[in-house]
Formats: sequence, structure tokens, C-alpha cells
Amino acid sequence: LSRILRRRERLSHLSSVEDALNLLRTSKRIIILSGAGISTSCGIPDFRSSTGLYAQLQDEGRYELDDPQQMFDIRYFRERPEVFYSFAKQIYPSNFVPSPCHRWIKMLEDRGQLLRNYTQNIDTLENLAGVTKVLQCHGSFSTASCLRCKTRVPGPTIEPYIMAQKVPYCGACREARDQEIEARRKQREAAKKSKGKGKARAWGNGDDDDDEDSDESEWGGGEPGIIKPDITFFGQALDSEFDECLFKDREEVDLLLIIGTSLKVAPVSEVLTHIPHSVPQIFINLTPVHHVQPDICLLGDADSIVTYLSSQLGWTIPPPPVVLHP
Ligand code: CNA
Repeated sequence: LSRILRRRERLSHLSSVEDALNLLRTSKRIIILSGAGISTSCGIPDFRSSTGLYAQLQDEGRYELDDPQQMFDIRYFRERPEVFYSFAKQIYPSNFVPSPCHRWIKMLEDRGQLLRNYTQNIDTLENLAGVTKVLQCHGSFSTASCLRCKTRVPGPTIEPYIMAQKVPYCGACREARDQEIEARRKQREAAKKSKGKGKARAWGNGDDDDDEDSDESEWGGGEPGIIKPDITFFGQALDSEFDECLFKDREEVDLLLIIGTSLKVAPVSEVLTHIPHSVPQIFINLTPVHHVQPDICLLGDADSIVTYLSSQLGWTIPPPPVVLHP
């Protein structure tokens, strides 16, 4: 507590836009912690705003969810993947163009001031804006994996399923199952042959079918594994890269900039507590958050705020990239 109070005392002079401008001017190793609020202007709803996905899921009522968060819950997904796939195309990153915020982050990287962008977003708009020092803490749609055999496939492999609102099943599992069934069938045949003559049976008399069924259940039964986009659902752990990067970056960071997040989802929301107390924090968001006390709070639309800050600093935000859609 005394460390926190000392920090408050040391940084208590910070509060104004002028302070934010000075920090931006002088900081060389900035961590940006971003959330869904930097993509709302691209047309992608966030989770928790009054017009966000949770409110929409609640209003629509057609998904029969007890709680809108269930849509992104791994246990629920395992039970009822068809619910997520009937909805996923609404959040699939297709024709979106990076916002001024994404481009502002790119500009900081180009200026050599960005240590890393920890984004909670899964829309990959940072990549589209050209940001390379980005960690997609909650993964993205750029790859997908089988929940059963863990085979990873490129995201576009499941795009047709997302668009057709169908559940994709794993081709590798299916192949492994078919190979195993075939191998067992061959084994059985070989065993029969070596056991005795006179016991040969005609194909299609039913016995072989029974054997095939038992093979399938030995393999594990049912369908091959469900493929899930590699976005982190509630109940799933974050990639170890998150801890590794944070462990390294906390030694170097000189400014923490938090943009467009309600800071409600752990462990990313806990980044603030892992950063040394001497590092100043600027929070840019449409709505205030009451469970953290950043040094400087700039409330309003993130695009407008970063555009204003840039104009005051004489910086130019790069134009949006040219995106060619087929
Ligand atoms: P959240 O909890 O929905 O919070 C978003 C915050 O952004 C809210 O506090 C809003 O007030 C604020 N906000 C909304 N619009 C603006 C704006 N124009 N300018 C400034 N602030 C704005 O979302 P979080 O990111 O905090 O929660 C983390 C979740 C959201 C992660 O697991 C993400 O995967 C998930 N998510 C991501 C996307 C995306 O990739 N674009 C979209 C929706 C949800």
C-alpha cells in the first residue's frame, strides 16, 4: 500500500491533456493495451457497450443463451458448437478497414516509440494497419484448431463454414479414424484367414457392419473433432507468449496507454498491476472505469482523441491501407 501511495504522490501532478502530450512526446517504450473500443468505428460492435454484442445477443433472444457470455464459453461451445457457428459470421473479420486508432498505433511504431501493442481484439486490424509489434492476447481468426486432435489449420479453411453457418469438423481426425478403421478391418481379415478355412463369410451379411461399428466406438465414437477458431474463449488459458512478453516488457516500459477497453477480462486487465508503479498510465475510453485509477483519463471517442493529440504534437496519422477485396 505504501508503494502505491508513494506512486500516487509522485505521479499525482499528472492529470491534464498537456501532461499526456508531454508523456507522448518523450516516451520511447510505450505499451498499448487495447480493446474492442478501437474497432467500434470500423463497424465491429464491442462486448459491453449499450449497443454491444452482449446487448444484441440479449435482445435477439434467438440463441437461447442463459447469459450472452455463453456465446464465447468453451464448455458451451463443446456442447453446442452450432450456436456459435450460427452467429460467428457477424464477428468474422472480412471487409473491415483499420480505424484512425489502429493507424495511430502504427504511427507510434514507425516513430520507434512502441514497445508492444497488447490487443484483446480478435479482428486482426492491427496487422492490416501494418503494426508488427502486436500480441493478439485473445488469439484471432487467422488460424483454427481441432478440439480433439489439436491439428491447426489456416483460418480461411473454415471461412466457408462460418459464412454458411455450419460447424466444421476436422479432416485430420476423419482421416485418422478412417485409417484406423481400415487397419483394424485388415487385421481382422488377416486373423480370420489364419484362424481357419471354412469360416469365410460373404460381404454384406451384416457381421462386418457390426464390426465396423465397434471399430468406430473403439476410436472414440461419434464425429471427428470440432474445429474452433483460435480465439480465446472464457474458460481457456491464454498462450504462454502473453506471460513471456509481459515479463520482458515490464522491465522496459516507460508509458502504459490503455485504449478502448472496459478492463473487465482477466488476465489482460491485470497488466496494470504487473507494470512497475513508477510507469505513468494514460487511459483513453468512451466511458469511465471505476475499478482502476489511471494517472490520466481522457474520456471520449478514441479516434477523435488520438487525432487531437496527434494534431497537437504535429504528428500525422497514416492514411488507411488500400484493401483489395476479391
Ligand atoms: P468491452 O468490455 O466491450 O469494452 C469496450 C470498451 O470500449 C467500453 O468500455 C467502451 O466504453 C469503449 N468504447 C467503445 N467504443 C469506443 C470508442 N469509439 N472510443 C473509445 N472507447 C470506446 O471490450 P474489451 O475489449 O474491454 O473486452 C475484451 C474482450 C472483447 C476480448 O475478449 C475481445 O476478444 C472481445 N471483443 C473483441 C472485438 C474485436 O476484435 N473488435 C469485438 C468485440 C469483443
